[in-house]
This record gives sequence, C-alpha cells and structure tokens, in this order.
Amino acid sequence: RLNLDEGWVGLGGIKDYEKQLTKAKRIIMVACGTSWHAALVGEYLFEDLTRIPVEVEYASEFRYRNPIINEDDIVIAISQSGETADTLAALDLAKSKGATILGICNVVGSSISRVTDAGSYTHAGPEIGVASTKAFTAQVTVLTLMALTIARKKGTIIESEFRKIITELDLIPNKVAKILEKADQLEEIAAAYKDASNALYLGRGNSFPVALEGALKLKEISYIHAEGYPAAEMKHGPIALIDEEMPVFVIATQGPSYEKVVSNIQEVKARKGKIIAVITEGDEQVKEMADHCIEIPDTDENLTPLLTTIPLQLISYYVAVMRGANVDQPRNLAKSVTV
Ligand code: F1P
Repeated sequence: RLNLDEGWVGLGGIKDYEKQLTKAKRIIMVACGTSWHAALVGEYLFEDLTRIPVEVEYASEFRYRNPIINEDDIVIAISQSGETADTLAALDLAKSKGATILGICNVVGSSISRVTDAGSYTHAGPEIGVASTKAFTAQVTVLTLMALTIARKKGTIIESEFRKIITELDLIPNKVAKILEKADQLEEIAAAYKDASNALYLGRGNSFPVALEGALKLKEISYIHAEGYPAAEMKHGPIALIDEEMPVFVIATQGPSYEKVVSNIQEVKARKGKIIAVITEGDEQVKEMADHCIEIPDTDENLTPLLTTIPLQLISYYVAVMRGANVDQPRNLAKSVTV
C-alpha cells in the first residue's frame, strides 16, 4: 500500500533532490535496451504530469557525441544491472559537465548506483534470464512515482487526479495477476505465429514504447525479426511490408488515441495482415476486426504500459520455448553489457 502523503515514498535518496527536480528546466534520461524503453514511458509521464521537458537518449550514442549538458540539467540513468558500460560512460560525461545525476537501478551497490548523486532501487529481485522483463515494469513504476510526486509538489496535477492515479496504482498487482491467468490464451497465440519470419508492433502515445519493448523481447529471445513503430508512422514505410504472412501486434487500449489506432488496424486488415490486439476488457469494436484479442483490465491511461507489456513478454516467452530457444540465455547476449 502506498502512502504518498509523506511524499517521495519508495524513491530512496531521490527525495533529497526535491528542489532540483521541481525546478528542473530539463531532464535527460539515458539508458540502453529495455531500460531505454522504460525511459521513453517516463518521458510521456514526466512531460504530461510535470510539464518538465524530457530528452531520452540511448547511452550508447550519447556518450560518443558532444551533447549539450548544462549544470542545471538532471540526468537520470536507468539500468537493471547497474553495470552497463555505455550508461556508465554517459553518466561520467554528464557528471564532468556539472549535471546532477540520478539513478534507477535494480542491483544494490552496482557501479551506476555508486557513481550517481542519488537514486532509487527498483528491488524487482534478481532477473534470472538475460532479457529484462520485470525490471521494465519496476522501472516504469519508479518513474510513475517520481512524476506524480514532482507534479504534486509543483502543482501541475490537481489533488483529485493525483489520488485517482495513486489509487489505481495500488490495484496494478491484482490486474497483472488477472493477465497472468490468460497464459493459455497467450500460448495459443504464440503457437499460431511461432513460425513467422517477421513481426510488427504498433502503439501510439505511451503505448509506443510498449510496442518497442514487445518487438525487442521477440527479437532477443526467439530470434524472430521484429520492429516496433509508432502506429502513425506505419504509413511512412512499414506498411509496405504488410501481407498475409505478417503478424501485427497492436496496443489498442481505450484512451485518447483509441480511434486512430482502430484506423491503423483497418489499414493492416485491408492488406491482409494478421492482427493481434491488446485491448481494454469488453472492447467489442476491435474484437470484430482482430484475429486475436488479449483483454486487459481497464486502468488509468498513464498506467497502461504496466499492464500491456506483460502479455507481449509472455507471448515472446512461449514463442521462444516452442522454437527450442534458450529463454534464459539467448545467444550473443550478456546480462551486463560491460564493454
Ligand atoms: C540493458 C540491456 C537489457 C537487455 C540485455 C542487454 O541492461 O540492453 O535491456 O535486456 O540484458 O542489456 P541494463 O542497463 O538495464 O542492465
């Protein structure tokens, strides 16, 4: 249970940076892989709730260019292992320019957590497999708590809205459990597409990073080529790839972009693509159009990535198992990328 009246609950040493965070003119998030996707969700949350401009950077790119970093910038590193060399190098660079550096890491005492000025541990427990899964939801949870707390302190969120989201956040574990009960259905979907050579993942708004994460999980553990795109970008290129062989995973939950996503589904169907849609429970409209629908419990718009990611991760898991891949130790990947 969260008692956010105390402020900064669950955010570790980050609470000591309240002044800098509430006054920040810009926040830069640096990360790699799945953690970079969590940062993208963070960008939506922070900009929407706190109105602080956020830039999300691949640490592996940021470290090698000559980025503009100011002394009043706050750089947040996100890393499951806390050992990723690119993220560490990006932090060193930011620190050398005088920025405040904060961390969101899972592994206590890890290198990144030691170099940051302050941080919050996600305490998601050990990731047994190489590919990040629960770390993602834990990172997004910390970013949600941060965004909500900063917004409340800055007054960019009204109290009733703050309470509504916090109440919903408390319900997320039960809703995740309900999604896990759908394991059989997810296994059936995996069986239907296990021999695909390619897959597309589409989402809008804060579902776009979820699309990226769905595609990354499929690539990492089942070795199927997959791409994540903002659904509105489909017409700028990827639409050329769609035919009856192409599974298209679409995050089509209720929210401001729902109708637009429905149009994207129609565009895919017109080209005979197969639609696997993640929808809000009870959505009959998409059910009539899609080849498969995964229903998830309704929640606050800001929190949907915490739910929609889970079925995509599980489908990748089942596909990998069916293809005989080693889910915990995918080829060519390391738990901590230290070079
Ligand atoms: C980043 C990352 C993971 C990915 C794989 C390789 O790790 O790209 O997202 O699943 O394990 O490393 P981290 O900085 O979050 O530990």
